[in-house]
Amino acid sequence: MRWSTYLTASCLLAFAAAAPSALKKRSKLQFFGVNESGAEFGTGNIPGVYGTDYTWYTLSTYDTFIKDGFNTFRLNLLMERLVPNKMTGPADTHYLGNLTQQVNYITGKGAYAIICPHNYGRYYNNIITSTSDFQAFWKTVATAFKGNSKVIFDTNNEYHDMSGTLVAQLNQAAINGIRAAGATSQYITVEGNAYTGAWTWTTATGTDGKTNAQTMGSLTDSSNKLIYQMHQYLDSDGSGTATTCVNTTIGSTRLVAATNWLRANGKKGLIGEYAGAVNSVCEAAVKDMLAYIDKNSDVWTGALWWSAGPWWGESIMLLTFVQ
Ligand SMILES: *[C@@H]1O[C@H](CO)[C@@H](O)[C@H](O)[C@H]1NC(C)=O
Ligand SMILES: *[C@@H]1O[C@H](CO)[C@@H](O)[C@H](O)[C@H]1NC(C)=O
Ligand SMILES: CC(=O)N[C@H]1CO[C@H](CO)[C@@H](O)[C@@H]1O
Repeated sequence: MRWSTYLTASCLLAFAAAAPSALKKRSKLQFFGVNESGAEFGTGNIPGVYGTDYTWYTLSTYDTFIKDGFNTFRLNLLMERLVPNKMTGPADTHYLGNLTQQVNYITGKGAYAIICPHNYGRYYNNIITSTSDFQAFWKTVATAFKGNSKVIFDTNNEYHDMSGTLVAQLNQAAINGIRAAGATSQYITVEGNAYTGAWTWTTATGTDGKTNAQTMGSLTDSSNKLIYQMHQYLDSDGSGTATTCVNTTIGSTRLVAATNWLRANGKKGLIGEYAGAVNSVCEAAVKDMLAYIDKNSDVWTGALWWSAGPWWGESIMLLTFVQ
C-alpha cells in the first residue's frame, strides 16, 4: 500500500484495536506479524532527511509485539535511500546502519525481519528494466545480511502496470543476486505484478498480457526457500482504502484461486499485507480470512497486518490491541 493513502487507511487500521483475539499469533503458521512503515515515507524527498522526511522504528516496541506472539516484521524502506544514484553502487552507510540496527534487534529476539524495498518495481520512478542492475542491488544488500538466517528478503513491494514477464525476470535476478552474495540460508519472498494481489493472481494481466500464474511459477532457487508473497484487502476494489468490507467471507472467497495455484504448483505463500476497518463486517471478514489461511497452512505460511510505525498516528493503534 502507498504511504500517501495512509490517512484513509488509518481508519481501517483502527480495527486492530477492536479485534485482539483475531490478530493473535496463529498456532499453525510459521510467520505472523506486522508491517513497519515509515522508512519509505516522503518519496518526494530523496534521499530526504532522517527524522523529517522519513523515520525508523522504535526498537523497544518490537518487544511488545513479540511478547504478544508476533514473530515477523516487514521493514519497508526505499531502494534510492539504501543504494543511491545507481543500483550498481554501494549502500549508504547511515541508512544501511539504521536498517542493520533494526534487523539485529529483531532477529536478536528470535523474530524474523523482512527487508522490503517499497518500490513497486521502480527506481527513481522509472520501471526497472535492467535485470543485471537489479541483481547487483540485491547482491549488495544481501551481502550485509548473509550471516543472519532470520532475515527474509522481499524482492520488491507490489510490482504493477508492467510486463509480467519482466516482473518474473526481476524476481529471478533478485534471487540470483542474493544467493551469489553467499546468503543461502534465508527465505526470499517474491512478489507478482498487479500489486501482487492474491485475488487477481490468476486473472490480472500485465502489459504483455500475462498473469502472475503464467509467469511466476518457473522461478528457481538453489536454496529452495522461495515464498510467494501476495496481498489481500477486503474492500470492493481490493485496495484497502475503503472502510467497508464486501461481506464476511470475502477474504476466504478471494484466496481460493491463489490457494489452488500454490498447491497445484507445489509453492508456499504468505499474505504480506491485509487489513480491515472497525465494523462488524470487516472484523468477521478478517477472522474468516485468517481461519481460511490456518486451514490451508500446507501452502500458506502466514500473514502480516498493514501497518505499524511511529508516524501512523495515534488513531491507528496497533499498540492498543497488544495490551
Ligand atoms: C542512522 O541515520 C542517521 C542519519 O543519517 C545517522 O546519523 C546514524 O548514525 C544512523 N544510525 C546508525 C546506527 O547507523
Ligand atoms: C461475498 O462476496 C463474494 C463476491 O461477490 C461472493 O462470492 C460470496 O458468495 C459472498 N459471500 C456471502 C456470505 O455473501
Ligand atoms: C516497532 C514499532 O515501530 N512499533 C510502532 C508501531 O506503531 C506504533 C503506533 O504508530 C508506534 O508507537 C510504535 O513505535
